[in-house]
Amino acid sequence: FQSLRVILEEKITVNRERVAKLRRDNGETVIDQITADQIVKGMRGMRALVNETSTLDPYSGIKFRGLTIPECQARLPKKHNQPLPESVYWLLLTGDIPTPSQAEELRSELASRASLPQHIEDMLNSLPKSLHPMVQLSIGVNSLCEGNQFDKAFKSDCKRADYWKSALEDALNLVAKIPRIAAIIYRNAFKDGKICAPSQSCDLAENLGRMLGWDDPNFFELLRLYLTLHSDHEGGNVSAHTTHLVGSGLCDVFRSYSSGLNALAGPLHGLANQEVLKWLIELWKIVGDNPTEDDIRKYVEGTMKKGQVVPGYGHAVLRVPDPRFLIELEYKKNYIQNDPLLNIVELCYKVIPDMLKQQGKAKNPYPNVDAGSGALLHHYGLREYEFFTVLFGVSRAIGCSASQVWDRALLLPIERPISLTLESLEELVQQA
Ligand code: AMX
Repeated sequence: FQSLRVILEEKITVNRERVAKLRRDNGETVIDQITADQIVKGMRGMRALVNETSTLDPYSGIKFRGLTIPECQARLPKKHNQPLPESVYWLLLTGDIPTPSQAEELRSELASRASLPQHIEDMLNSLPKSLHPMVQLSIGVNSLCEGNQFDKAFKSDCKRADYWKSALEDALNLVAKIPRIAAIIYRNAFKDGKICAPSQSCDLAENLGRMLGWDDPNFFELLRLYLTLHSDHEGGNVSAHTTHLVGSGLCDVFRSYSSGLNALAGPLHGLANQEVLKWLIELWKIVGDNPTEDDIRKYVEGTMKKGQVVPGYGHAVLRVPDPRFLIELEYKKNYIQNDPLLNIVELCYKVIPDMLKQQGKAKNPYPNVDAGSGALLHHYGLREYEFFTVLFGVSRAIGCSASQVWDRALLLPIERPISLTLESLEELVQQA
C-alpha cells in the first residue's frame, strides 16, 4: 500500500503541472461547439468532463488507461486466465500495469479491510427482504461514510493539495468492503441469511463468490472477468457522472458512490442487465431450448410493438457491438458447453441488430455489455436477476472510486454548469 501512495504522489505532482500548463497556455482555447440539439438531447457527444481512468471510443470501445480489455487480459497480473480485479484497480489508479508483487500488495491490503463494522451488518440484516437489492446496496455504501477519512481531513487543517490521500484511504475501504455488503444483501434476500467471513488469502472476486455461497473456481473465474468488464466506462455515463458530480461538492466517496449506485439502478443504465435476464427467461419459456430465428423475431416484434426498448441493445456512445459483449461470447465459447439460454443470447445477436436497423430509430442496433452478462451468471447458478445490478455496482466501485481520487488529485472544482429555459434557448438560437 505504501508503494501505491508513493507512486501516486509522483504521478500527481506531474499531472498537476500538466493542468497548470494547459490552463496557462491554452485556458481560453475553444475546442468544441454546442448545438441546441445536444442541449435538449442529453448532452450527447458533448466533451465537458475530465476523467483519467478510461476512455470510450464509439468504434473500438473502452480502454482502461489506454489498454483495451483483451490487452488487460494479456498484460495484467492474473489468477488463472483473467486479470485480478486488484490489478485492474492498480491500473486505473496509477495508469501503470502493476507487477505481480504490487498486485499482491493491493490484494492483501484490500483483503485486510474487507470486513464491516458490526452495526452496519446489523443494519443490513434489518432491512426488509423485499427492498430492491440496489436500494439496499446504496444504503449500505452510504452508511460506510461514518468516520470516513476525507471528512476528517477536511475538518482538520489538512491542505487541499493533500485531500487525495484521505480520498485514497476511503476509496480502498469502499472497494474492499462493498463485496461484503453485496453478499449480505444476497444471502438475506435469497438464501438463509448465513454468510462466511472474508478470507485474508483470496482475491476480491473469490472472496465475493465465497461470501455469496459458491465454492466453484469456474464461478470465481467468471467473477474476475465480470469485475474487469464492468469496472469502468469513462466519466460521462450516468453512474460515473453522478459520482463525480456529488463528489465535486466535496462529499466523501461513500456518499458520492451511493448516489452513483442510485443512478446505476435506472433501467436504461445498469438495471438493464436485470431487465435483459427477465426478458430472456420469458423468451426462453415461450420458444424452448432450440428456437429458430423466426421464433426470436416474433418475440422481439412483440417487445417493440409494446413501445418498449429491447434490453441489452443500443448504446449512447458505442456504434459497434460492445467489445465487452464480444468478450462474454468468447468466454462462453471457451468455457461453457451448450447452455440453452446462452445459445439464445447468441441467436438474438444474429437477429436483433437487423430488426433494430429496420425499425430505424436506435443509433446503435448492436448488443451492449448487459446482453450477455446475466446469462453467464445464470449458467453458474446465480439466477436471482434482481441482484445482478448489485454485482455491476460492486464492479463499478473500482472505476468510480479511482476517478474520485484523481478528482481530488487534480483539484477539480465543484461542478456547476448553467441550465437554460426553453425560452432562453429559443432566444439564443435566434441570436446565433
Ligand atoms: N430498443 C428499441 N429502441 C431503441 C433501443 C433499443 N434497444 N435503443 C434505442 N432505441 C430508440 C430510443 O428509445 C430512441 O427512441 P425515441 O427517438 O422514440 O426516443 C431512439 O432509438 C434513439 O435512441 P439512441 O439515440 O439510439 O439511444 P440513446 O443514446 O438515447 O439511449 C440507451 C441509449 C442505451 C439508453 C438505449 O439504446 C436503450 O434504451 N437501450 C436498451 C436499454 C439498455 O440496454 N441499457 C443499457 C446500456 C448500457 C449500460 O449503461 N449498462
